[in-house]
Amino acid sequence: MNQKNVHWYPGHMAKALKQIEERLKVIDIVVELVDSRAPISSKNPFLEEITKNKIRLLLMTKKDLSDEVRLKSFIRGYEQKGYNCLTVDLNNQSDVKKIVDKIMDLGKPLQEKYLRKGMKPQPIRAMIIGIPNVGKSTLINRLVKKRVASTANKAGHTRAQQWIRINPSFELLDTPGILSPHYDDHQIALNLALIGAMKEEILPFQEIMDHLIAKLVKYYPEQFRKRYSLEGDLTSENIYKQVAERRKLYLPKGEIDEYKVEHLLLKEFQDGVITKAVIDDA
Ligand SMILES: Nc1nc2c(ncn2[C@@H]2O[C@H](COP(=O)(O)OP(=O)(O)OP(=O)(O)O)[C@@H](O)[C@H]2O)c(=O)[nH]1
Ligand SMILES: [Mg+2]
Repeated sequence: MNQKNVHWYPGHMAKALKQIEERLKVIDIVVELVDSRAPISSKNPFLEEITKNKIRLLLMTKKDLSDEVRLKSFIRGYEQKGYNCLTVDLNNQSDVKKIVDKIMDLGKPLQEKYLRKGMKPQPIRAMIIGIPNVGKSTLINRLVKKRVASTANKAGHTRAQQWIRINPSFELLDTPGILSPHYDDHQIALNLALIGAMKEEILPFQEIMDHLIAKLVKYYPEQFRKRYSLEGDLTSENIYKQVAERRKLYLPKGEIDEYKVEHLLLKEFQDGVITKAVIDDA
């Protein structure tokens, strides 16, 4: 593995985990976000252990970019592990409403327990967690826009924490927990680069491109062909040559402008233009 990716990893991870563990003490429901295009690679395995005693909702975001057929088996896998799963497009208001409904639903048994014990009903407290770029801020913003009461400020365990009251029985911690992904696994790092969850500069660009082409050829050859009217074998050479031809991506002297071809392919993939995709291997 490229030494650039790993030098900061253990220390930062330990610190972030500790911070999240501390905040979890006052949380009922952990809302963990993963990118539905890479439902395994975009989930931090270190969270498994520290969240296991909480109610867990796994939100698979960016469903508008994701291949719902391949995604099904991943959802089944997580459900078998005891996760509650919901696939969402965070830019879709009705999906955001579904998230609120689901959280209320999951919190119901807890509130009934409070009532049975003769305690005053407590709002369900949730925290959003996930690796970079999975939609944490987007979700918080969408939820806040819908909130009925203003922000509450209450003392947490170690320091003041900001709680956003989404409705009378649901409060959200306003700062999400961010855990860096597990860059120590090279395949996972490459998958994260493809979905834009990791700075591309961390990995050799050529490797990212080889990985993209391999994934497209493996899972979405027909969509790939269709997008660029590709003919013949799907070798890198043949692909570059034809994409350059279709889009007129040449250098002044007439050679293929590989830089432009590569950036076009990556961008169109990330934007879901080539195909809706799930790139993790089942
Ligand atoms: N197409 C699509 N884009 C989404 C969705 N959710 C979030 N995004 C986009 O994904 C990008 C990252 O979203 P953020 O909300 O900033 O992600 P984050 O998890 O807060 O990222 P960090 O702050 O880096 O940890 C933004 O461009 C969002 O608009 C979704 O469901 N579908
Ligand atoms: Mg954010």
